[in-house]
Amino acid sequence: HEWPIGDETTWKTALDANDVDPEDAQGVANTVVHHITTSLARQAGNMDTLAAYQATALSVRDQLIKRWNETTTYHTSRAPKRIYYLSIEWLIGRSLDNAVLNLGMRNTYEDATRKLGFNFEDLLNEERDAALGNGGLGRLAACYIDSMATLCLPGWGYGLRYNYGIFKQLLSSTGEQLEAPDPWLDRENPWEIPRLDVAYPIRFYGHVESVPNSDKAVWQGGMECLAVAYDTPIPGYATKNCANIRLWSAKPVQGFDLNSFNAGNYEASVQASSEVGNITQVLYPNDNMYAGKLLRLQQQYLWTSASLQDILRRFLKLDKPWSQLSDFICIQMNDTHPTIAIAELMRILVDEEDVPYDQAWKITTKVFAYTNHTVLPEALEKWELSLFEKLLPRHLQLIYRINYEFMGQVAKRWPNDMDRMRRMSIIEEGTPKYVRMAHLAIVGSFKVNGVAELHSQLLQSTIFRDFVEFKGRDFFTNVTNGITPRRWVLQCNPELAELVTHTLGSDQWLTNAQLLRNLLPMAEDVNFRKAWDVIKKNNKRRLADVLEEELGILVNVDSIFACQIKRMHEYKRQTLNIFAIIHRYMQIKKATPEERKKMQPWTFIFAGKAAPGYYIAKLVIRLIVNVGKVINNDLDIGDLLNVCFIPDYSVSIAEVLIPAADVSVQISTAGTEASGTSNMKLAINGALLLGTVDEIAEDAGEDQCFMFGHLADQVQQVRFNNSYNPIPLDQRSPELAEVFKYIESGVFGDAHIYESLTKTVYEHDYYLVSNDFGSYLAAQKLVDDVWANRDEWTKKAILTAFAMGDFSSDRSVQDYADGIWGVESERVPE
Ligand code: T68
Repeated sequence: HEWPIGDETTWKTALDANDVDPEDAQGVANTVVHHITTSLARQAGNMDTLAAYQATALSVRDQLIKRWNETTTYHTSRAPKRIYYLSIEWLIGRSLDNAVLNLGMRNTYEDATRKLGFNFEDLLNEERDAALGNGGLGRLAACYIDSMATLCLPGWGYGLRYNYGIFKQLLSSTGEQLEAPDPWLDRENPWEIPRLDVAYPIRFYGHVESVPNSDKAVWQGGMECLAVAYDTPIPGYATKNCANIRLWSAKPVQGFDLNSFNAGNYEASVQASSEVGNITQVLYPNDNMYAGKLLRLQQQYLWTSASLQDILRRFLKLDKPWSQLSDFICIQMNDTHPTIAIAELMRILVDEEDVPYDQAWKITTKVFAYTNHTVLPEALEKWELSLFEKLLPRHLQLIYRINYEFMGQVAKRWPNDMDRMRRMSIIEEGTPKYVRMAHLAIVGSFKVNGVAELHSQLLQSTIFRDFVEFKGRDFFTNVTNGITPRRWVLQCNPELAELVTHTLGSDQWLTNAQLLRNLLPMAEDVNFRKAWDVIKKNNKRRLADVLEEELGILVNVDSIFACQIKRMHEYKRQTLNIFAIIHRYMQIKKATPEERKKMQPWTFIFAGKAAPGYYIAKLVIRLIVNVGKVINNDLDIGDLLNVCFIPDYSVSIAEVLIPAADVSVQISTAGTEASGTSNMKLAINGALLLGTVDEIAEDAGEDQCFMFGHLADQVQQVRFNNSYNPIPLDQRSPELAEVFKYIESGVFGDAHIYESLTKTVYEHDYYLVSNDFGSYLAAQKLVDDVWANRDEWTKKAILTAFAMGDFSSDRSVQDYADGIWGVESERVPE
């Protein structure tokens, strides 16, 4: 310890006093009560569940901050290479349960709060989700930071502190999605530490003046604002190490414009400041869809520029030359959203640090690595050049220079191949012109990866093919996604976690998920299977209670719970699922009582949001809800079939759904879903995979899964035929044609409502819904058959779950650390 001023004994005693860890329930209770009477300024007698949650969270926060400080001090003293993970989305969910579990203090906190008169579960439910993300990409970042902390890697995440996270999804009485804001910061957020002193200036617009006889330029004028830091400590599991997510919030440079203020023009004096505040106001609600809005580019630049300034400030303290930058830092770009960082680092080095252009480019291209998350053309970012030039004029100049040098290299290798140059250029020619961010990301990075085997192969054979020829095969790599077993087993399925720990005789599997494989033989153990079934049934009951309370739907807990939980998107084919449900309903209606006895009962569960502007995706929600209304209210079919759409899907809802699932519905058109991650969460909790191509099937073994449909390499041809060589729907799929007729008869509401949904299938069927319909039904039939033999089912579930070790985010992050980042574990000594 250091005591800068004053009396040494006083300092020492005070520092030691702060070091006291609450070791037992009483100690924890002391800290909670302390926060009630001080931080919350409340009387102990005047405490409700919310106050108890807040005080408990503040008590946990103290623990996190202590570890955060120790980690920072240790890493500063060690000065290792650091990894910075730049993600525009962080879908963290709730933090309290996760934090006490990772700290190893779950039981102590539960005891302490019980002794204070509260049920810990009730406190957990007071917390609002931090929903600063859309879907898989944002949740992946959250799992990765958990793993980075647990693996003790010296690394931080950087993102944006949106005042409003992903919108709240409501359903109208006719089943339409309505959007409401998510004011998650209306309540005090105990998990963040404002760092109002850590603030960087950010410029927009303005003009550029070149400096004669140099690479440099001066960018000035325009609008300036500040990016202010807010830190969220992320505790690792079974380690003192604590990682950090630093989120930026936009703030005006001065409170208001003093000139206008003095002139008595009060409105004008505050206008500029409210404009700046807009920048970090709200998360863009698009998933796998690009929308080129100026405000979004402002978000991207504010975030990357502030992050870079922060990263470089830390590097400069080391007093090393710029040429060693890549020995000390690596920056992983989560998709192309932070790609402007490449031009920004060039700008800082060339314009502000006097590094010559060529040298700056050498330095820059050793620092960045880029992860691609999609091959869908409509999701690839390309900024309209004029908009880019207006907002970031200096960056566009630098991008022109980068592209000029790059095109020169291409021309040298492939002389006169104009078509190749046009394809590869960072600038897309045409009217209007665009800046292709993926091309800039590739040109400015030292490594590019996809997020699953098949996805990484497809990247190389399709959208980035030219770049493979240019950069060589080793430049591209694969890092298969993963999920944290702490949140997605230990926290959400405590009974299963207990069974695993008990059977293995240790909880080491939580940090070494490969150990789960040792439990594969337990599939043959009748007692283990019984224990397994009890847990699954408990989880299904817990979900059934929620469905009854929240939706008023009574479901059969002995039915097959089949979950499709993900963003609503045409490529994910929620349509295929709901059309098959209608087909099943029609079959049940036709069946005799004898035939019905032989049928297996199903409960189909959907959850997911549609982008507010995505008309077709919203229409699918409407169909699902209305089909559900008809089926759930049809007394004639008994409990053979239920359909639930759970509104406002979130991380906390996923934590209830996933442990209860029997079947994991992963039915996107082959080759369109980059990886998927709910598939991994569902599988590790024992849901059987019903799906098109999936890496999970390889690990679990095809025997355990129900696979169907056309394969990725067949899709193009079928798609071509659908469009240019169409055969009528009733020949492509007589069953689907029948389903459409049923919808058109008006059973689920006015038929014309769903016209645009059926029309695309009749006419183009880009996503092969009709082509895969028959084999999807056949796969469901196989599910029926296995479910009829419950013992076999449980065996398959066990074999699936315990083969999932490879899908731990610890494995993914270790792959990144070894294969891309070149960073090593730096564990804070006990
Ligand atoms: C998802 N992508 C992939 N994007 O769809 C999924 N897009 O297959 C993959 O498992 C996951 O990433 C993690 O790799 C997304 O979630 C977005 O959310 C998104 C957000 C903004 C702009 C574009």
